[in-house]
Amino acid sequence: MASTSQFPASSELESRWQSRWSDKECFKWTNNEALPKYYILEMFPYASGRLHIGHARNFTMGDVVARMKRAQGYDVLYPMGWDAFGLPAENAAIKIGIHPAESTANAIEAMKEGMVRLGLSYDWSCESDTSDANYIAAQQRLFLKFFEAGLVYRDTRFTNWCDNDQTVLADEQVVDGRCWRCDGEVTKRRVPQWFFDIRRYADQLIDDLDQLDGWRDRVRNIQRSWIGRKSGTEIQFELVGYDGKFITTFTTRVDTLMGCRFLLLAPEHESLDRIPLPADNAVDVEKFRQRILSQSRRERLELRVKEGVFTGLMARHPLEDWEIPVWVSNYVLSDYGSGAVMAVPAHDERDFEFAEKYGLPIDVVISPDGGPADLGETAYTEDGILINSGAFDGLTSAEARSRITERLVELHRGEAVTTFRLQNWSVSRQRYWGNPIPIIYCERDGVVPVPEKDLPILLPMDVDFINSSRAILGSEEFVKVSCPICGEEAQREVDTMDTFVDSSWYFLRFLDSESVEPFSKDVANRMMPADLYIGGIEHAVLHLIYSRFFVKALRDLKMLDFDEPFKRLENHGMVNDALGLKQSKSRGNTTEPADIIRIFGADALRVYLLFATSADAPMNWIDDGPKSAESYLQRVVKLVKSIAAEGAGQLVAVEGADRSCSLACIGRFARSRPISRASDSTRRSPK
Ligand code: ANZ
Repeated sequence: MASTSQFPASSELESRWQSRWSDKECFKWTNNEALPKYYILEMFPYASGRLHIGHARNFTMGDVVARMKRAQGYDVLYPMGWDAFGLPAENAAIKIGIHPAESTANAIEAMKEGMVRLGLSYDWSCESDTSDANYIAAQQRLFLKFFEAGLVYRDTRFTNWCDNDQTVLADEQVVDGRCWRCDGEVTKRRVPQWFFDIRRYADQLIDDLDQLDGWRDRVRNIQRSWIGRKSGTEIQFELVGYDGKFITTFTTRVDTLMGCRFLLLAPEHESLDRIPLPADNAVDVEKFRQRILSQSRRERLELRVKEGVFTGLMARHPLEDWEIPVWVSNYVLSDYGSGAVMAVPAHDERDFEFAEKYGLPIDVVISPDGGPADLGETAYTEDGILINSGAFDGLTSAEARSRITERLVELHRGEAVTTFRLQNWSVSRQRYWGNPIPIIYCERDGVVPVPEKDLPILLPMDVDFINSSRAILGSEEFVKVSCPICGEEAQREVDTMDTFVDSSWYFLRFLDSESVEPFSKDVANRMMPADLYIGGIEHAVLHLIYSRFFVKALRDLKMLDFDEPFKRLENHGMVNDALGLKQSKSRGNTTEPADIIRIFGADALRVYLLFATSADAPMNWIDDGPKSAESYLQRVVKLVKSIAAEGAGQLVAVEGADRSCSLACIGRFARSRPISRASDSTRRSPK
């Protein structure tokens, strides 16, 4: 492979030290149990081929801590690896014909060179790459362990679909109704998919946040509200004339039940497919559903107009002999609660607006003081005292919530429940460049896991990207297989795993990157949780929830004995341009670390990145920054030389201290001496 080197031999001093570190394996993790351990980790990068200035800032922070911890006598593990599967490499393959495996290998080589040149003290013997056959095999083993434990299942569901990338997206990957990667419109489609049952861990994922005191409150709060735990009541409304068929609704305001005047279903609601609607209504309902389902998620989120149609169905109120109409509406979400709402127009603003629009009744059942109440232009949404509620009149909302729930339980028409906003994690991706899902479909035996001895299922490599990547996995050669149970002809699963699966456990793979087993339990128990994890705040919900889920699931599979992956989490700020604008290639305002290193050297770049502002604050790149850092370093060197001139033996001490970086040694050395000739700037030496 042709070298993609970005660096001519520049600073002689830096490359001399860098080779020496590498030759002497100065940064090797010893896994020496006699020493206290310290595992420091930065979010591993996507193998894009470009080490950008944001990486340089993030990784320099980690490097400095790693060096300090080594110097303090810890057994430091500071590994690096590559998030190597994913769409950009595949899309490039389709566009320019270079196989993703090749472009990824080139990308890794270029980025690694940039990291070495930046002086990062990784232990490269732990290096791991998610597209590597060993990694693929280990992950497929994990998938099958999850499958055996019932933590992975297949279902056909309406789901987020990115038309641009032609793939399914998890909820966490839809940002403001658009694809997190390509910014394309996201719509809903019904697709068979594999899901991780992350909701099984929803309670723990919230409760254990309290023990994560090394995480900022901001990230913990983002996770809490993403998981979105809500207590309320599920109520069963029987459908009139459909003998024993029910609509289940979820409410946080069961105290308003006597004011429920209609039900609302999400357009995706399964009963609309299951239950034959009266002929007069069926056509309108179907037209409405089609129109709403073809809207992008963004359009639905931004919806200004609440609209709906009557389904022709009537439901019986659970406590009274009333029949209430069932509508379908665009403002009911399919993936919250049960996808159906008991509408109480007098006490919920959305229901109020809807009832006004369609002339549906609005009856007050809560008043501030228990006296008669009239609504003005809007709903009364506060708690209060129940009125017009029969036996429940005079109760406070809080009392009524428990009394009415008790009554519903007695009648077998409801129960107290906890619901979550968090949805199960859809991990099937309809793309080539990912880890194949190790499953076989047999007409006779159904869904059959690939036997351990046949792992890994690798991607076919000798392929042509001209048309679409999807066709490759759909090819007969890949799909046709004999069933491991009956030997008859069967079909392989052709979806690959979401790359977020790859990144949910890579920190364990670093501990044992060569082994057949995904990782060693003993080593994981000793080294984990990682003591410090550094990465961007944009991962607050995606990667950081998935990784926490993985660790909890692996604990329950008895593969490790701890609950959380990351003890302390630091979110580094962005590096913007001088005006505070985000750096991007399209704006032409990027800073290339390689250029800065070439001109000023890695130490100057590192010092500037660290000293510019606090680690979590955004930093505005100033072109003169590295220059000032360079002259500061020159003053440090001058100081050391002058001190050394007073006693030549001391200089030898500096040069010999090659277990740490030259700058850090010089800094420590300088501070350990009485600074007789120190200038002001040396007093501001690194902390
Ligand atoms: C009846 C009711 C009466 C409600 C009332 C509120 C006030 P939060 O607290 O924001 O989570 N809801 C339930 N499922 C829904 C869905 N799939 N799509 C849209 N809305 C849904 O909201 C809980 C309330 O959101 C629930 O309580 C339900 O409306 C609505 F005076 O039920 B409520």
